[in-house]
Amino acid sequence: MLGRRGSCLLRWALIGLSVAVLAGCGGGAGGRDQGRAGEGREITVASGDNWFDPRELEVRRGETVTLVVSNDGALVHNISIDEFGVKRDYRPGETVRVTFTADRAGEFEFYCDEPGHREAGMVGVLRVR
Ligand SMILES: [Cu+2]
Repeated sequence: MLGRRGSCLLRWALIGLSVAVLAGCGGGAGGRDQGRAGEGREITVASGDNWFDPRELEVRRGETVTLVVSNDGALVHNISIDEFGVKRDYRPGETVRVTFTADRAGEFEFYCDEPGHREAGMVGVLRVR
């Protein structure tokens, strides 16, 4: 009786230990720092109904860029840059991070793809020098 309980406790202890090890690997500070470094330069963009601020962004060709986009409006918005595969919806009060590599030079539009928002002013230009 006591022996059975003892081995049961040992088994739970082992399961707890392996969970702790797995959690340690997945959420380790080293892994997070690496992820952050891979996001390159951060550019903060505010938005609302229906605007982006700033409306002009400039980066260097080859640069990895993370746009940190907040929504100060009451509507769902979106940030899209067709040429770099960026397309992300975000809710009121939400801040999203979108990362891409600006691998070609030129001027590209960033815009909100919610119906009518681009036409209403949710559009800007990304310059890649
Ligand atoms: Cu919008």
